[in-house]
Amino acid sequence: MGFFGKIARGLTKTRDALLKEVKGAFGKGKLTDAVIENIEEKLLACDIGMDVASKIMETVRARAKGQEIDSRQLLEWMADATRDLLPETPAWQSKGKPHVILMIGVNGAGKTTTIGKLAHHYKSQGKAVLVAAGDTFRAGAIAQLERWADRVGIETIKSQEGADAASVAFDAYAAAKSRGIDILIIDTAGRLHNKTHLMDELSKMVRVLRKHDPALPHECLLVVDGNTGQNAIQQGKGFNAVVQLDALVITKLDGTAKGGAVIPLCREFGIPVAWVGVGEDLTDLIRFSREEYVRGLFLKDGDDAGLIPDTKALPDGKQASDFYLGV
Ligand SMILES: Nc1nc2c(ncn2[C@@H]2O[C@H](COP(=O)(O)OP(=O)(O)OP(=O)(O)O)[C@@H](O)[C@H]2O)c(=O)[nH]1
Ligand SMILES: [Mg+2]
Repeated sequence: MGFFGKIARGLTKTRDALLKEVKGAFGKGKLTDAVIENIEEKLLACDIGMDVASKIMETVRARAKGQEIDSRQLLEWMADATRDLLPETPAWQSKGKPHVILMIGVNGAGKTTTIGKLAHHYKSQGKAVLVAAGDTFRAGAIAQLERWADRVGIETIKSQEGADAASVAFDAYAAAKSRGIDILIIDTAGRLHNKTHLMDELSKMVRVLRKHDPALPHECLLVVDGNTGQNAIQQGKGFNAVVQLDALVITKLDGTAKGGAVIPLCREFGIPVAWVGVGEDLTDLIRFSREEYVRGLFLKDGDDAGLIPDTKALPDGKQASDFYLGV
């Protein structure tokens, strides 16, 4: 594979929208106040938010110190400035046996699909994985999870539709523990953050799990549809009020031009992105990398990705972008 990884490919729509705007606004010259302001506005095309846009341009302005630059330099500096605004995603670590992951989010965000992909990822690493059908609310939800589990070749712990989701979670933990499972992933029903009874159900799930172990769940992942952009901040606030969020999963990055919203989202909740979904297949889930994300946002892939050198193989003094910045 060339330099561009899957995250960068998933960002194609976002990057196309952004580069069109930025390059239309600036070719070469000094970054005057008017130019800075103009670019700041163009940055909003990818739903990065005003606060982040001005922070990026403040840093770029300070770095330019009034000198003449071209758009290639500008984009490189923007990528650098953006990197510093994002929390680093730590390497994944198991926190128990079983390590328990709780997936939450609004309806249709991509929770169940992501569980299938995650289960596949961990199973391919040789781990014993179990999933729990904690969405007892939506018709067909249990069968949907079971289909994913079948594809991956793992078991599903389930009850009937309408059953108490908290007891499913409780029983699933006991089953996982007794079977020596490494990773238990619990599905939950999609819920709007302002539906009190459903949010109560979620806090009950956590409370009941903690009867087994106060450290549970080890990972609470808020799944956000990338198309939601910054509106997901409101959703996140509702969920954050009832459960402690550990990280974000941004799905459908492949279909949206709002990929810049990742930054304000992380900053609002002070949590990293753990994973991004870039398609509907089992393998379309990528561990988030801050570095790859900022490159994918601002720097364009070469026409022939196969010819692009790996960053580690770059000659001294050369930056990856020297080879294929699309400017
Ligand atoms: N293109 C693309 N589609 C995705 C991705 N993740 C999920 N989807 C699609 O989004 C739709 C909803 O996914 P689900 O996994 O059912 O979402 P959910 O959050 O479990 O939905 P509810 O259980 O109804 O709340 C499905 O059609 C998925 O195929 C992704 O990363 N990229
Ligand atoms: Mg679901």
